[in-house]
Amino acid sequence: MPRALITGITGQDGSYMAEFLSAKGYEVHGLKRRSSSFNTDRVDHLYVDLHSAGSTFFLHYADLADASSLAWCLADIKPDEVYNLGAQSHVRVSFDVPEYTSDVVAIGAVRLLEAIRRTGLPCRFYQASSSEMFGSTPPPQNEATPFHPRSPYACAKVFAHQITVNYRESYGLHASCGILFNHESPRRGETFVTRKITRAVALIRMGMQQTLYLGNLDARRDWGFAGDYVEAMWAMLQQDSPDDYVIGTAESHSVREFTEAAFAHAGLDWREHVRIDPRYFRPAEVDDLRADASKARRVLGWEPRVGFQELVRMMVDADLTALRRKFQGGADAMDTHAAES
Ligand code: NAP
Ligand code: F7E
Repeated sequence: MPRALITGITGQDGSYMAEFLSAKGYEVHGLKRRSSSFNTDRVDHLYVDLHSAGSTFFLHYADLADASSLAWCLADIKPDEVYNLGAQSHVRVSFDVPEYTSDVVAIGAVRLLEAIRRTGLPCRFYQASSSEMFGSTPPPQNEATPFHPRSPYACAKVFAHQITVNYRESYGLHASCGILFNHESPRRGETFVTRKITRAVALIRMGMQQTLYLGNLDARRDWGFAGDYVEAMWAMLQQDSPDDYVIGTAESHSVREFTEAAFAHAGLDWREHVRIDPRYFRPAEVDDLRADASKARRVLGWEPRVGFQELVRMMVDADLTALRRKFQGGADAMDTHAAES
C-alpha cells in the first residue's frame, strides 16, 4: 500500500487530495496544527477510529514553522510521496503578517526539503507553487513566463518554488512544482472572493443579509475546480522525472463576472446588493491571470473537467443547501464571520 504525507490536509486542497489518494488505495497521513477549536471539518468524514482495525487515515500534530516536528513525522511515517500543501495562503492577509507568511510558506518548504534530504528517504515531493508568482507579468502564463510577485505571499512562494528546483538539481530529489491557478470549491475558505460571494448570495437569497462589500471587481482570474486540480498534483509525482507544470483552465473572468453569475444563479441582481469597500483593495494587485497549461495536457494528459459556469453553480448551490440544512436543523443562524479579508 503506497503511503502519502500531506501538509495542509485540513485545507481545501488537502481534503480533496486525501479523498483522492484514499480512493486510490493509499495510506494517507496528514499534518494538522494544534488549534483551540476543531480545524478538521474538511477531513472528518475520512477519519476512522484508530482503535478499529484497518484504519488507513492518520493525522499527526506538526507545524511548518517547527523543523523538528517535520523531521520526526517524516522519520516515523516514511512516506513514498509528500505533498506540501500547507501555507498561510491568503494574499491580502500576507500584507498584514508578512514575516509569518514568509516563515511558513518559504522557510517551511526548506524545512521539509531538508528533513527529506537528511533522513535520506527516497520519497517524491510535491510543492504547491502558485500563479501569484507571475504577478504583473501579462497572460497567458506558462512554465517559461518570468515571475513578478506582487505580495509577501507571492514572494514567499517564489522562494519555495526556486528552492524546490534547487534541491532537485543539487541532490537529485524527485521534487516537482505545480504552478496552480486559482481553484475553488464548496470547501474554499470563506474569505477568498469566490466563496465570500457565493456565501453572501445564499444569505441574501434567504433574506438574512442585504449587502455584500467587495474590493477590486476588475481583477481577472483563471478559476477552476479544486477536485480536478489535485489529480494533476498526483500525476506529477507519477512521472519518471520530476518537473514543473502550470495548471489552469486557460479561461479568465473578472471578479465582476463571477459576482454577476453567482447572483443570477440565485435569481438576484448583483447591482442591488454589492457595494465597494476600499479596505478590500490590496497595496499591490495582480490584474490578470490566465494559464497556458498545454504542457500539463501534453505530458500528464491532464485537463480540467469543471468549467466556470458549472463551478459558480456548484458553489452557490452548496452554500444554499448548507444554509437551508442549518436552519432546518434548528440552529440559530449561519455563522457570519466578522473578520473578512
Ligand atoms: P487553504 O485552504 O488555506 O489550506 C492551507 C492549509 O495549510 C490548512 O490545512 C492550514 O491549516 C495549513 N497551514 C497553515 N499554516 C500552517 C503551518 N504553520 N503549518 C502547517 N500547516 C499550516 O489553502 P488551499 O487553497 O487548500 O491551498 C493549498 C496550497 O496550495 C497552499 O500552499 C496554497 O498556498 C497553494 N495554492 C492554492 C491555490 C488556490 O487557488 N487554492 C492556488 C495556488 C496555490 P489550518 O486548517 O489549521 O489553518
Ligand atoms: O482574490 C479580488 C482580489 O483572495 C481574488 C489564493 O488561493 O489564489 C488565491 O489568491 C481577486 C483579487 O484570491 C475581494 O483583489 C475583490 O484580485 O480570492 P482571492 P487570490 O488573491 O487570487 C492564488 C492562486 C493563491 O495561490 C492563493 O493562495 O479578488 N477581490 N474583492 C477580493 N478578494 C477577497 N479575498 N475579498 C474581497 O472582498
